[in-house]
Amino acid sequence: MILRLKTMAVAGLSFFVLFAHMHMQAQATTVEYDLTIAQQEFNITGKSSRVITINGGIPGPTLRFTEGDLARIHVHNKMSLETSLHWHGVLVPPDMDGVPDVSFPPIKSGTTFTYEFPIRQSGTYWYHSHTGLQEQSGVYGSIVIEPRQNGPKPDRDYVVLLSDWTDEDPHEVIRTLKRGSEWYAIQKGSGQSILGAARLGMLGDYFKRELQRMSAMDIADIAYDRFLANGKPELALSAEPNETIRLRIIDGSSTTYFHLEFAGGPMTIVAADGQNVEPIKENRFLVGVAETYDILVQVPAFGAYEFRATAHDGSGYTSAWIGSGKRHPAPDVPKPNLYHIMGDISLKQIFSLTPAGSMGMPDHEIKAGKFDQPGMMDMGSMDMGNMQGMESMNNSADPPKMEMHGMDHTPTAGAGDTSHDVGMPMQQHSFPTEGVHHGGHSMPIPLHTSRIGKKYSADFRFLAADVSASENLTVDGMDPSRPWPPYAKLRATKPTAFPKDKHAHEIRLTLDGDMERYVWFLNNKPLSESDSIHIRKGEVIRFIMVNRTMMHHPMHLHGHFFRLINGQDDYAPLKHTVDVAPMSTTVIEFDANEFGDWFFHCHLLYHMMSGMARVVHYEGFILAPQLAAIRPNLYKDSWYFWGQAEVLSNMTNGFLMLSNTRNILNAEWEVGWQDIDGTESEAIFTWDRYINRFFTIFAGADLLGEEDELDKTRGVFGFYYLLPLNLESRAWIDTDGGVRFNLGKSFELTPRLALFGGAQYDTHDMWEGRAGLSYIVHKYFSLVAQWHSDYGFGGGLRIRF
Ligand SMILES: [Cu+2]
Repeated sequence: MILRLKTMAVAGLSFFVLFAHMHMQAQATTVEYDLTIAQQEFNITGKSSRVITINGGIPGPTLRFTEGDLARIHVHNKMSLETSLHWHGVLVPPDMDGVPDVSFPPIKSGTTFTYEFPIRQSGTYWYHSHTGLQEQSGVYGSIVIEPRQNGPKPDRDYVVLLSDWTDEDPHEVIRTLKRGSEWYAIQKGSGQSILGAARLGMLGDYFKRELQRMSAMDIADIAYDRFLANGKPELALSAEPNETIRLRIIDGSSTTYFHLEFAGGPMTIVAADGQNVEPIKENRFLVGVAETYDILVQVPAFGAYEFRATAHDGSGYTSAWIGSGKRHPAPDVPKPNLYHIMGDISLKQIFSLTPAGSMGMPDHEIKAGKFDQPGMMDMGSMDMGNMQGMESMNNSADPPKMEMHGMDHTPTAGAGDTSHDVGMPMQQHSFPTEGVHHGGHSMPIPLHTSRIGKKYSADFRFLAADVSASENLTVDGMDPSRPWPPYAKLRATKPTAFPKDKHAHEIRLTLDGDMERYVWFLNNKPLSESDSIHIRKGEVIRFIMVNRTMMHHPMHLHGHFFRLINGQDDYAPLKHTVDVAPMSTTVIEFDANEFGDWFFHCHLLYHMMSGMARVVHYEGFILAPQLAAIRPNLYKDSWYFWGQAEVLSNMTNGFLMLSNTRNILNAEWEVGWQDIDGTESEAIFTWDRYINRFFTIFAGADLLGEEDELDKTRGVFGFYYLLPLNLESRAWIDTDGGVRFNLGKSFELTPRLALFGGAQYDTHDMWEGRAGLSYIVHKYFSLVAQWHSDYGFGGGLRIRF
């Protein structure tokens, strides 16, 4: 009896083991997280500001999974606003992707949404809010997915989530960008001026740029208060000498690219965007917004070695000190020389009617498939060893087989050097820094100040905020000390090529923008004016992206990995986000095998919010009715309001503007009282329609007054046109048969001090003119002294609001 019971027990146990085994294979482990999103006061810079946290912190917690798990994530919205979370780079069903109005309805105030999806991959990823500007306010965190079969493990494994921080309300940030303010450039020391250019001997470049009607170039748009690693300006990670440390680097910034470097020797890149690549060694490389890299480093000896992420625009950095003891800082990255303009200019560029004709490739050449390098970047004399991502790609040839010119994998001394071993002494780890002035890092700036972006705003010295104020300057992307992403070297560990016989559907996308009005386009249209990009399941889709702007755009495709065509043929790396460098062409291709609607956009938050986005739609995919009902919300075009008033001793003038992407409601006034009998006033109300960066048309009314009386009202119709040298012109005809022509120009003598002048010819009143000097004191006001042909000399304040 006892024996039988025992046998039964054993049988029962083995049955249970068998069952459990089958059960585990059929049913994945469910890994659950609760994430609570809330608004609160939070202190990052030393003063408290209103932020958005996940589970009380910035960043949110690291979500850890193993490939094959089932993720179940409950997102509780404790805010009065809508929210969302998107799992960046994670392959999920379309309704779990977390883009409001594209994949699901936003998570309403006070509600919980549960995401559930199988984990189909491994690697380093991240998550963030896809609602409005919430990402800038702190709604982001990291994701680490272990592979099902573990390979050799490093001794230590750390997430380093990089981000950018401003205490300013992000809505005020975007309004500041929309109004075309110079203030952020002044705050971070990237202002450009005639005297600054002269100091560097680059007046030729300065006026060449003006002649081409380009605005002063900048690498980044916003002046940040801090750059953060895991939410802190400075991070300490423990490590012992000669241990192998895996750093999972995530660029979770809203707009900041970073140069990465390690004081203890080269970094070995082993994965990009979560996908393993053949290991490569880099001393310094650029990570784009929303990209991730896994790197291996070793601390060579006892001491704390700095892993430093320097903002691409040079305005600050964040550090992770690895190890403990004596500090070994990483070398400073030379500042970018923004005066350098690329390529030669032609008369055609100067007198072209559309921006496309003056920047990058003209439309007809792109249509003819004749894009890329010639005439765009003058690199004939440049050392190409480090020009990854800028290789000539002759795409007019048989498309899948791209011809690569100018590619040279020879390591050069410096950032591209692959010949050193991890653990080399740090003296060898210095960069050639042939700057415009002098090389080396001879300017010892205290660490705590050089980390902070806004250090120039309180500096009123003559050229304080000018690019030329930096002692150590090199041209971005053209010098090994300021490399671009290491794309040309990224090689997948397994072939990624598609079957050669598979039809490839090519889609051309131009990346365009207007820095002054801060509107950003794909194929010359913002999201609000766009149709979806239609693709078919089973096709290979090839995006040919032509960047016609002077900025980098990190383009992100949701729901897919794409091959980055980088010269590695069948071993092209798989990525979810790719940097499209200024004035260059980048080609990606992907297998259309994730049926659904997916967002595709620039991951610079304010570019995405200003129109640089599309929906990629699989033909035949039908939206859930509740989602179809709210989809139009995606295409809403926001309005922004700003104005300026000059209050002077002899007169007052100013304007109010209410603007969306293409429409501007404009009110202008000018009232003068000096040197005349009584008071003269004029008010102009127009509705402007923006056609392109050069050309805007308008219709409205011109109201003229004498004393308190309204003297005359005329209808006006005309246009604004930007002339070479960035001369602003306006011409109108009025309903009394009159014609008016205006010209205006501002010369930036220093970043703060401008000489401005304007002339007006009107067939009713003949000539009028004014000239003066303005000095920017603060974001919201300048000092002005000016002469007006009717009202004489005067002085006072210019107030921006
Ligand atoms: Cu962009």
